[in-house]
Amino acid sequence: MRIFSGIQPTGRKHLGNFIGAIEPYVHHQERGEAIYCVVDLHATTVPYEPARMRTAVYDTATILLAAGLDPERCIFFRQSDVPEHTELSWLLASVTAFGDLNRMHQFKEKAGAQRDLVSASLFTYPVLMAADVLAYRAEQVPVGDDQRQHIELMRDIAIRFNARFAPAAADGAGPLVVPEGVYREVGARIMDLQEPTRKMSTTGGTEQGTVLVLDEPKTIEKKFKRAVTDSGAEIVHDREQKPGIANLIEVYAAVRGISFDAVEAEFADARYGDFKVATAAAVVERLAPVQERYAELRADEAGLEAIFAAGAEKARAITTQTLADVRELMGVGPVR
Ligand code: AQP
Repeated sequence: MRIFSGIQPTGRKHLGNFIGAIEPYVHHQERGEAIYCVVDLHATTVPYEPARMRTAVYDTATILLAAGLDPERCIFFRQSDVPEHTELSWLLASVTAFGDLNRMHQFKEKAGAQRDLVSASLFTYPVLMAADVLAYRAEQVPVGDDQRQHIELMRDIAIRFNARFAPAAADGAGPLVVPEGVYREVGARIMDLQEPTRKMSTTGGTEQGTVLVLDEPKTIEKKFKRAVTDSGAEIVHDREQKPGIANLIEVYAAVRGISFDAVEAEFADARYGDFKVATAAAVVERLAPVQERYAELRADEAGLEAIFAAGAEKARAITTQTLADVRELMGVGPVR
């Protein structure tokens, strides 16, 4: 089983990223051949500060390593170090429907939030994301719930490529593997603590409602204490009627590794305030070892570069093969 996923170098990863993606990444290392990258090229699609990009890449990579990614057990690299991603992206754009890209919710949301230029790369972002995964012929892609539409699109791109350039291949035996999204059962969509009908997000969320992996314990406690709850007093998981409490139940269940039922049973007689305090404590406890390791690992930037270089070499051993096949099938470049 080959697994691939990428994470943006925002440097300020939040609890949604941690529960929805980073913890699953660590877990998937045990399940198969796991490949992860920090997608710095994706981060250039919206306005950013060039001088801060490398710092943000190091910050994000260190969070992943501190959470338990082990470069000996997975392939871990920086996207821009593997040029086949961008080449494949261009080639796959030829089998990507403009109309499909035009329907992407994330593009609409992010384009709507831009004050100045809406870049063409923000529009073609999902093609690069498809190339990231398809270059490895990965079978599974662990992501949060917000990525479902992008996963569907990358599946369509792979299917269309196979049909167009290798029509004789039997079903399921095409040159590109059609990947599946893997979504965590509990915690695939952690919501903003202040606006629990919106996903927790560093770009689109509220500051008080977004818990950062590197937040101080006191800050985490404060953010949970101020979390918006609902009318009524019962601690039950009902996303429609009680989005605030349901979100806290998801967070508590995810960090403790228990079911919603178990959370409801544990807090059957508790008040909202007590539950918020308990959830904050569980999050602080879960993040403490990550924060500790982060402080140890972050100082060694040369060490991080060495990890990226070794990862990129392993990654390119796979991507150069895929690109050679794709070029050959598309009639691009010299005969092999
Ligand atoms: N709220 C969330 N709950 C669960 N999973 C989430 N993910 C993001 N938000 C949540 C998942 O985290 C992974 C990495 O995401 P990313 O680094 O690519 O960043 P993102 O989705 O761009 O993160 P943000 O902060 O939420 O930014 P915006 O709002 O700009 O998109 C992905 O697997 C994602 O699904």
